[in-house]
Amino acid sequence: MSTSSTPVEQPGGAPPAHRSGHVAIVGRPNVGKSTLLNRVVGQKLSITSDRPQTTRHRIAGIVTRPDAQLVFIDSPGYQTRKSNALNRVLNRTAVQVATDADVVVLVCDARAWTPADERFAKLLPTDRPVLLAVNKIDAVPDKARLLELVKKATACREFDEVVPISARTGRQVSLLLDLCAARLPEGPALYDADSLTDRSERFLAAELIREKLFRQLGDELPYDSTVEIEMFEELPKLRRIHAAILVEREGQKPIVLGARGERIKRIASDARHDLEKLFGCKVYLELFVKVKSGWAATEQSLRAYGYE
Ligand SMILES: Nc1nc2c(ncn2[C@@H]2O[C@H](COP(=O)(O)OP(=O)(O)OP(=O)(O)O)[C@@H](O)[C@H]2O)c(=O)[nH]1
Ligand SMILES: [Mg+2]
Repeated sequence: MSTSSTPVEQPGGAPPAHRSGHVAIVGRPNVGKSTLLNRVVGQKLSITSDRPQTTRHRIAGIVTRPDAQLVFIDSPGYQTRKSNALNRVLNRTAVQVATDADVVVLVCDARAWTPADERFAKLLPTDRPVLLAVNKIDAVPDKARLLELVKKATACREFDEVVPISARTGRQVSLLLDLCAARLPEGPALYDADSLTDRSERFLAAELIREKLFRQLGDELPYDSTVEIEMFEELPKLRRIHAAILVEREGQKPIVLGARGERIKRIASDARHDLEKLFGCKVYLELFVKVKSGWAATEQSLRAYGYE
């Protein structure tokens, strides 16, 4: 996908101003926020799956163009169903990401504008540009339905722009990018031109393993499983990684291991494949399962695992 655009000359022949800043990608779970982040950057940085609340940590995806540097921030989905420590922390991060940004992109699913979208839309700042990205238009061939949804959404709050997109196919994503760039403040780039993210390889490794865990286990997955990197060794053309999948109870171990350990082997080989692509080098990955009760029980215990 091309992320470059032709700079527009300003009146009087002055060169166009360079713009930079943060663009929050927010919305309820599963609407395609992380798919959008990966699409704008052109790299798989943020993990995605069919399960709601796949994303648990904020992560930046940096787009550097001649006229602007856009620092997109992917965020956890804002959910209104269950209230436990993890969900409270995730919801707080979702709101905070919007509050910290120069421009906010609220993503919704073109197939439905729900009370949860409505509730979250009303929590977003009113003192800066908020754009509505109506995602998954590839799944809605009926344009009348799309118009109906836009009507409902815009009745709930004002949006600077409404852009129907498909993060999966890339349709209209470059238009969204241009609209965001135009709304950023003038200023120099915030990161080196070749930076793609603010996160470490260690973080990206834990996340990619968690993605494979989510994808392999689907609904069988104990909700509060996570991945902990126990060793991350960076050699010139190799990464050596030991990682543990944490489950709450002994009885959940066999679910992750699978018959004769086949499931965990598959998780490890899928993760290794993606990590080699992302890091551009060979990866040795050793994966095991550990029981660690209560890691997600309280907001305090979550802090030890990098939750804000
Ligand atoms: N048809 C279609 N599916 C999409 C599109 N964008 C994302 N998806 C799918 O929607 C599902 C959720 O995507 P994610 O990017 O993980 O959604 P998210 O909003 O980041 O979800 P959370 O992190 O759980 O809040 C995945 O199965 C994606 O493949 C799209 O443009 N069209
Ligand atoms: Mg996500």
